[in-house]
Amino acid sequence: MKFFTWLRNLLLLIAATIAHLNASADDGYRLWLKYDRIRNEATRTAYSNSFRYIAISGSSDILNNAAKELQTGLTAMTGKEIPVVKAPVKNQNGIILTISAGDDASGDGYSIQMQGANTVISAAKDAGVLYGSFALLRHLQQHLPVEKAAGQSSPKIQLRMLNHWDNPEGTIERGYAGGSLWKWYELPETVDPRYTDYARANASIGINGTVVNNVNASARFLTAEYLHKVAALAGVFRKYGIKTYLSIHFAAPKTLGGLKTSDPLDPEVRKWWTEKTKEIYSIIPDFGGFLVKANSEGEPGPQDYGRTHADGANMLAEALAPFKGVVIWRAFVYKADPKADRFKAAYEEFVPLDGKFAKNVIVQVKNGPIDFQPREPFSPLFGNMPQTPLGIEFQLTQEYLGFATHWVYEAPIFKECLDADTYVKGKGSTVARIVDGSLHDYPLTCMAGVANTGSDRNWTGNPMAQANWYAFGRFAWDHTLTAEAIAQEWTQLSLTTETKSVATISNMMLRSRDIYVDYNTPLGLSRPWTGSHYAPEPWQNRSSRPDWTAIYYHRADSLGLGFDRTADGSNALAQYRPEVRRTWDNAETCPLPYLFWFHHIPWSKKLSSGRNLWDELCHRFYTGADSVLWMQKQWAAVKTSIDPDIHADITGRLIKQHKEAIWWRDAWLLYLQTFSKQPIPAIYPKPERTLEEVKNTVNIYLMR
Ligand code: GCV
Repeated sequence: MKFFTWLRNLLLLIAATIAHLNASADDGYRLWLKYDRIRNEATRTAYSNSFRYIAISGSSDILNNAAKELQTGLTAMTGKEIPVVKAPVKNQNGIILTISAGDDASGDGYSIQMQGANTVISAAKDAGVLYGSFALLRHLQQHLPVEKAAGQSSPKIQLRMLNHWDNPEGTIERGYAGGSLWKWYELPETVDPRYTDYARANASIGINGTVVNNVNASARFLTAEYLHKVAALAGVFRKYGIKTYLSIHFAAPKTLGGLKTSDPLDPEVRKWWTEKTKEIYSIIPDFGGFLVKANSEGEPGPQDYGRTHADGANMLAEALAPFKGVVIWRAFVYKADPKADRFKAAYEEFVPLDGKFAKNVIVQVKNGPIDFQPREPFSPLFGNMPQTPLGIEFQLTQEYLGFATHWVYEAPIFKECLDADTYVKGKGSTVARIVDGSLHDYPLTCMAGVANTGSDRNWTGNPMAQANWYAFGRFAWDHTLTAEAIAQEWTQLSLTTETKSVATISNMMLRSRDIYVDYNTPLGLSRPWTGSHYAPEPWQNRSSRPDWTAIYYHRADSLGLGFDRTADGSNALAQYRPEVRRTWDNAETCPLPYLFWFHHIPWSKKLSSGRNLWDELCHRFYTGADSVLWMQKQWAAVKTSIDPDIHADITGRLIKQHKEAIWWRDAWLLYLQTFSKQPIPAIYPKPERTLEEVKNTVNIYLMR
């Protein structure tokens, strides 16, 4: 070979290697829509032969986007350009997208059928075709045989929504992935292309609604200026079947409208909301409705005027009804009463209002009675408002789950709650069947997730947290899926299709929540922190209100630990049906994960595990922290199957997670030891810090 030919080939090889390295460096932006080229030639060829074109009959933004997504995905996966055409091509295999009024799939559902050599995606609505297209892509990204994609699927929940807690100045309450995605100062003139990728990601998992602003709402969002900004977002979202909603500030008639009151029964106030709603629909014709946090944590509400939640919600419902808009009224309420049990508050305020809400109102209930703790029993409101559609609110952002540092796959939290049996109509009356409307024939159904997205390039800060967004959407579509199946699916779409690594990673995902609970809040402990919701402060005993201290929740004293919610204590257990109560109200038989939620247990009490309480606590905290080392090892073992950037990112986070797990463990155990007066068993290494030293690290963490 001549020298110059040799040199040219060498340079070409170097250039190709650099290009490959760049192409394979993964910043996480593409989420689970990566569409990496399929390496297995047989699969690639099979797909290329099956999909030579995409035909769409009819035209709409949503249908066009379905075709575009299939084109992008298939072209990237097969390496062959696939044209979008108007009609099926004779004697060629392709994908046919079609609207069919008689389609059996209901609501937003779709069916995928093999007709001869063609793959037909049909639905009654164009959004259904979009969901079917994403389902096919999901299937192919897992490299499965084409014909196995055939089937039908309809969502079990009508409103599958993200709730963003985003503020007008660009911050996010409890957001850990950078600032807000919404660039309010640029909108509506500049529309970031990222909004389209946000909409694609949501549509790909069936999410069809988004509340763009914080429930601690600024009235600014109701000004014409902001409504036009929101309209620009809605313009992008609707092309992916997503409706836009707003959180509203209940006192807006006063603060924005200049009225003397915001009393929901005042005619002027009602008129103000009617006019404002008309204005909103004139700017955003397919606006979804209002999300409301009222008389909660200092937010204004109808009770400021001696009115009820139903009075407030119904006033808004009346304004929205002509436009088929809905009111989503949150049940997250509790009062600063030192004698009360916060656990009982939502039930006490809302159950008496059952049946009093207008038809277009949904009451949105957090999964547990307190506030998105790492483990909570299901909220006793579920099942106790048969005449009021109850939606469920999960939290995707990891407010109490280690922010973006700790790896916690949340699907088991969602599933645990959805599968919980309320027994309200006998065995099998699960929370899922209440929320999907089948138990009480609710005309409206809703599942909401408090978003974990932000301006970070990879959307969620910790790349593993993308799985929580994904799992939420998949459950909102079909709550009968399992946390395990979703973990495997997400891993294949997002990280690797290598079989052993998929098994390793999904196993880590499934165990991650219990590991976190063990070193953070084992046996049903909760809220050992103040405002930070991160640094351990089980000793924290001062605040403007008792239920904002840590000691209010764990009730440690010289006798024992835990909150007595039996008939001898706050009797919160009375809010559940006897069958549920029975599993929890006996300290001898109460499952250990819920122990301190319902019982004050003596330090030396022997538990069902065979250990006494103090030893069990030590066992949990130490095992939990050690298990993070296990996670590190498992993660190291999959290194060759994972993009190097993502692998390095998570490796770093796991190192930090282990340090913080020890921080949590030591803070709790050293503090609780001042009550238990028992030694840490000799099998465990002694904490390297004293209680005072740990307190000091927390003070530094909290320093302004
Ligand atoms: C948006 C918790 C959070 C608050 C949040 C509130 C809510 O208390 O700490 O940040 O406020 O829940 O859900 O309204």
